[in-house]
Amino acid sequence: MQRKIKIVADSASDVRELTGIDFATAPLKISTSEREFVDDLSLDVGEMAGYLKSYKGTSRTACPSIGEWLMCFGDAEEIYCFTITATLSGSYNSCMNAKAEYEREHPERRVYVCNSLSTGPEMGLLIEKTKELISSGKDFDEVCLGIEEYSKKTGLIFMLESMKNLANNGRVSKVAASIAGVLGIRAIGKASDRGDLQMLDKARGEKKALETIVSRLKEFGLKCGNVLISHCLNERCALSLKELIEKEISEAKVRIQAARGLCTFYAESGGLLIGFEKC
Ligand code: X90
Repeated sequence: MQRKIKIVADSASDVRELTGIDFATAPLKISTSEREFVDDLSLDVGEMAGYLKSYKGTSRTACPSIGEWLMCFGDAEEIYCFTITATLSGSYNSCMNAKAEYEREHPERRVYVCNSLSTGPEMGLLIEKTKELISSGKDFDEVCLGIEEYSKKTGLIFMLESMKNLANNGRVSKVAASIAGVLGIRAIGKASDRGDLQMLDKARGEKKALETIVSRLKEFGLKCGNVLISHCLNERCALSLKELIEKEISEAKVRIQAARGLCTFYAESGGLLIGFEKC
């Protein structure tokens, strides 16, 4: 009998839909004292960013609850979950609790939870690989192993124009954030092995920033692999980066997507997140 298989990710993955396989996303939430934005498919990311720009108070985020993860599981028998880095969010923890509850109620069903140690487009690459592993006919344990192996060969680079929301919510130090606060300066960094932000460069102006990103991609081993760029309301810049990567690393396969709410909140308008394969 065919097993009922599903992929589930939190909305930090920036994945909106996945064809050919059952897929659901657990939304994170962004809120102020006046409004709450649920990061689901109906969220207008641009409207949210516009509102937050004019809002003077504090804003915060919340990860999906155990119940929200369970709702995504539905009645699937084999579930592969992906969460934003557990170093910066409770999403992984919440998902692990959902897994425990689900497997207790349905002992014959299996749930795998991947702590991506990253976010956005690196999660997207992991999810695409998972779909590929499943369609090649691998069983549950083989798919899990395949994901672990693949995740050693992926990375994430980010470019931020502002780190205000990261600093205000205690996800980076105020000192680190002050780099990106200066007009025209872009902070470039990567997801560290521990799953937090590691700053690498500061670049003045967009052209310099994009050149720096490409030289970092080379240094970290991008050759003929996939590159997935999430842009935060900045498609024009993402297109320039795509062009530059294709010029400098001609065998790389580059795609662009719009970031969803959670990544747009933290990477802020103008920001880029770049997931890539290391070989
Ligand atoms: O649980 C929650 O409320 C969510 C908290 C998320 C905090 C960090 C989000 C970072 C998003 C910023 C640049 C990329 C960082 C990569 C680090 C691994 C995007």
